[in-house]
Amino acid sequence: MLQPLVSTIYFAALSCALISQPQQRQLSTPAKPFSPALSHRQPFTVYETPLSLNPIASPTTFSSSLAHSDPLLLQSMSIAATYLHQKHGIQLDSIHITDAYTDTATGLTHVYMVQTHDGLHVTNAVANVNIDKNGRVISSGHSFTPGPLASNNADFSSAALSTDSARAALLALANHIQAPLADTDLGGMAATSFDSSSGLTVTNLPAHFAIDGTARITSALLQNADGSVSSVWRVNAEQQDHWWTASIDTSSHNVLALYDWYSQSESYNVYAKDVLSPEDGKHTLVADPASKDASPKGWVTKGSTYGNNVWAQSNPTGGSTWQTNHRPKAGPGNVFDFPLNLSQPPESYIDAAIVQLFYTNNIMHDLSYIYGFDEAAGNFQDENFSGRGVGGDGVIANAQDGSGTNNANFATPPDGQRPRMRMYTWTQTMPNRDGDFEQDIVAHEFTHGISNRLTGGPANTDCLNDGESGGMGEGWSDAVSTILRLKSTDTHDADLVLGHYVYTKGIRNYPYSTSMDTNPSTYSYLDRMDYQEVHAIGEVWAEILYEVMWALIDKNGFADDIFAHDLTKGNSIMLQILLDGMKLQPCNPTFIDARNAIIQAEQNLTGGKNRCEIWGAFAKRGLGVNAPGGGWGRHTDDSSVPDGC
Ligand SMILES: *[C@@H]1O[C@H](CO)[C@@H](O)[C@H](O)[C@H]1NC(C)=O
Ligand SMILES: *[C@@H]1O[C@H](CO)[C@@H](O)[C@H](O)[C@H]1NC(C)=O
Ligand SMILES: CC(=O)N[C@H]1CO[C@H](CO)[C@@H](O)[C@@H]1O
Ligand SMILES: [Ca+2]
Ligand SMILES: [Ca+2]
Repeated sequence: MLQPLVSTIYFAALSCALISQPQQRQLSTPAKPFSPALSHRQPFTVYETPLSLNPIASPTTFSSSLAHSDPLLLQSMSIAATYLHQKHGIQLDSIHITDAYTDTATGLTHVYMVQTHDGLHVTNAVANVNIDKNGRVISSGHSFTPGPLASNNADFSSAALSTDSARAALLALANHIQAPLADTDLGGMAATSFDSSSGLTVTNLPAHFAIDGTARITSALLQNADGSVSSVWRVNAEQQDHWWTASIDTSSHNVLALYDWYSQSESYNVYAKDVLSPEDGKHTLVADPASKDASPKGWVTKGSTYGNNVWAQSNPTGGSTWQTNHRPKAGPGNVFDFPLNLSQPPESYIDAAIVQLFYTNNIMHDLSYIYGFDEAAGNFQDENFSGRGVGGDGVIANAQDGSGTNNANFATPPDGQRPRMRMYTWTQTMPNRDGDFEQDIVAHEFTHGISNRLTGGPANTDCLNDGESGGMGEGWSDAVSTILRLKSTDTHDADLVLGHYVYTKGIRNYPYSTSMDTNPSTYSYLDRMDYQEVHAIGEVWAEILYEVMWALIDKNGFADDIFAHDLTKGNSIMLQILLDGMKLQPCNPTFIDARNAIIQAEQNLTGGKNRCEIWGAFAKRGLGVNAPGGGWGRHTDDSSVPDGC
């Protein structure tokens, strides 16, 4: 028998001194960027045959922020304005060119424009025209408002643009982004007069509203969904994680549009969530993988591998410090892309490994959140957006941790204290392999956190301690990583081996299989002398759950995307009732307790639609309705199902 290779630290032995609690932040539902859905927006048009136009517009018939003398660029600007006028009926004097340049690589000239009226920009009425070397239009898109501009709310005159109105707009924005300002915060404002070209700069604002104490206000127009325009204040203020530009109606003071210059965009060069390991697919760039529900502010806080859910870093010494350990920095636009050559030793690709570990932990955060391991249920987040549960406990995840080899572990203290995941390198191959790149190992470890927090409530993580319940802790971890790795091409004939990449024969006694020949494990194995260790017990539990999962998929079909949370599909039902069962079951459950909790969870979820299939699966592996409980020597297989099944 294999020695247990993957062990878990159950006990919350982390010394509190190691854990720095971030300052508690104010509760908030974060404000989100939005803007009017413009009904007149023209789709991007590509001309298979480029358009030749005689430029009727000279640079004096449109305005420009640019001082160009290059005649070819001036001609391109004229062509772009002519195009908008002739093809889209835009008045020439409402066109203002904001940018124009010739790309050295492609030779194409790009002209960018905004619509103006009375000297004010309609900030969301914009156009771009692309022109080839021969001065022909090859493509274009625009959202200029058609016809003459109709005001929705006011004359565009300066009467509406008083300092008092700007002040009211600032207060309205502060409320909208839940960073309220008191009247006294704007003390100096009334004395300042509004200058229509440079606007107004308000200083000495409190830091919770603007980190540098400053907001800039300018006057502009905003196009509404129906094509009308409103006179607005454009207010710009930077916060810790946001840099807002808001358009606020100058008379009603409603926030009509909100943009955030802090890009929530994130990309990771990783083995994506549908790739189990380097043996199963390619390292690819994945854009914006964060679930909007589970991680409303994205995964990354400040351009490195830490954020609300996970802090991922190297830890070559294996020591207990982590705050100051090495974390790779993202390139511009939060792109995490680091070299990876698996023919070289793992240390050569530590940055790629940290990124992968950060990615997979966040995937697990989001997946488990969607299925109910949320803030109230005691999940791992620095900040609790819902205000429930205890925050300050994002996961500490160490890649290539120096404290061990050929293993991985996860320590789960109670809600509000940070759990710690340590991933090791594996030495059975040359060069060594890195557990960070095998999704089922990382998912297994993270699931220890889920099962420990959910069973017996988030404040008590001593509920999967004894033999049977500790074994099930291992089993759930294998079961959840199996659900995550399953593909639509798998059938109930699939035999799945855990740990195949790091350790080719796998780290369990048998593959998971619905064949009694391939995997003969049943409930009565719990009475075998060689099955007294948690991983062996867990293997039996995970095998039983494997049968339950296939019974559900065979009956209800398979959701290609487990993140879609489609509870009509078998694999999604399985994950849901596993987590619901953990919430229902008592501290230190037996196999019988956990089975009953799963049956009850399914009853509650679907009204018992799958009750008989689930009982059938349990009974196939000896955990039938008359299976006895009660500890050592009392694990006799029973294959009976309830009456009516
Ligand atoms: C990866 O490393 C191996 C072994 O050092 C080397 O032979 C190979 O050229 C490297 N591949 C790339 C793409 O650099
Ligand atoms: C039972 O299902 C309802 C919704 O159908 C849900 O609100 C409730 O939390 C569930 N209870 C348990 C114990 O799972
Ligand atoms: C960091 C954080 O947001 N913590 C909050 C999580 O929710 C609890 C319960 O409401 C609050 O007390 C914490 O402030
Ligand atoms: Ca928590
Ligand atoms: Ca618990």
